[in-house]
Amino acid sequence: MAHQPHRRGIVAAALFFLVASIYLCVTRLYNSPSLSNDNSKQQLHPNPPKEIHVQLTDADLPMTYGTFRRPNMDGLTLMANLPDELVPTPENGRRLVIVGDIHGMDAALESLLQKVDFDPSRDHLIATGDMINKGPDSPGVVSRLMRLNASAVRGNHEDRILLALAEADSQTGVSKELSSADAEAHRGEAEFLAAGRKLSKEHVEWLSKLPVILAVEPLRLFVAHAGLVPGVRPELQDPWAVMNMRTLVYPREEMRKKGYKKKKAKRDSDDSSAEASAPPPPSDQPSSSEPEAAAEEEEGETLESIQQKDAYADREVAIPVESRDGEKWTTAWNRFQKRLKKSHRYTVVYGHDSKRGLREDRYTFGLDSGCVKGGALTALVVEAKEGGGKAGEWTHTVMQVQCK
Ligand SMILES: [Mn+2]
Repeated sequence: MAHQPHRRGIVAAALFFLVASIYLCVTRLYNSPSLSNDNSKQQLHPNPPKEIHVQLTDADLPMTYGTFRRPNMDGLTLMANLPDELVPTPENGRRLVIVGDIHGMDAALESLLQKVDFDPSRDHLIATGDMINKGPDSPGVVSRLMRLNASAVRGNHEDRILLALAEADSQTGVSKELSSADAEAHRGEAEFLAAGRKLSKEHVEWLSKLPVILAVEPLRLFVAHAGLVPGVRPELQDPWAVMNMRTLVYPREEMRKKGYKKKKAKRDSDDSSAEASAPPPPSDQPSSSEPEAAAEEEEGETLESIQQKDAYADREVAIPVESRDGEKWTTAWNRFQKRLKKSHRYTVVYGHDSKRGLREDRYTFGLDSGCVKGGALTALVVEAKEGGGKAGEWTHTVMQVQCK
């Protein structure tokens, strides 16, 4: 009997606990959004989740190009600036003589220099890369360029030869003995190594110091062997691409096109009578119209404003390739420059593409006219604009000699 009040207390506490638990459970459930249809509750969720029919594909994933630099493994110089005293101004009357792919054609180089009346005290020679290999006298060409204190950029042929020589040099002891001509041929380096071994130590040293991109800042001009990707700062360009590229492919645009094709094929096979909704346009091409008249107004954009605006555009990410798939990089470069303020635009002088030969566009000059294949050797002669011209304005003349 003495235990009776004590037991009653325990039962009462347990009952209270049970009731309280059930009450809390029920009120929580009632207040949860999935059970609540009360309009007043909607204020907690001003944007209630709706079913949104947006098909995100792989093409919508973040992509980028040119944010990272290739590690500098082989002492390669990405960029150099032409010294100011060599830059043509109306006052100094100097000229830049920029010559396309020479490929060991020393006799043609000599006659081209005669034709442009090259005067080392007034003119500065710049070679656009691929000065060596293929032709009869690579050492002669390099000697002449060194004698004239010329500038040049590294082309894919210089790069291959320098890499082949470095690779052969790095082998010592037994591996050097084992590195027979067969092994070299097997690696596809025989031709490059043979060409490299015809060069003197001084030639190789001179070639190895050449930059991949030569900037003539006061003229807003870049010299690069193969090309540059528009919208990517020169210091972020991939050196391999600068020496080898021909075209740009747009991975986002490609993926989207493939996605539409797949979806369309599926839709067609699923239900041919279903009304087909037109797919959105596959890409957003930047307009190529140029406000030519408004020269003084500095209309146009900057690299940054274009990057912001085009962050999700299908052509924002362009990958340079050696093949001829996709779009010519020069087309993309010229279109991009025309969107920029005039004072932000750059011209690129390049070589490498003898198939397309001499090409003159507003902001690109292609100078490889196939000399070593019996074509011509081309020089772009650059001078400052005479009288009244704004600082940095220049004019050009193209001169050629026939190669035998
Ligand atoms: Mn080349």
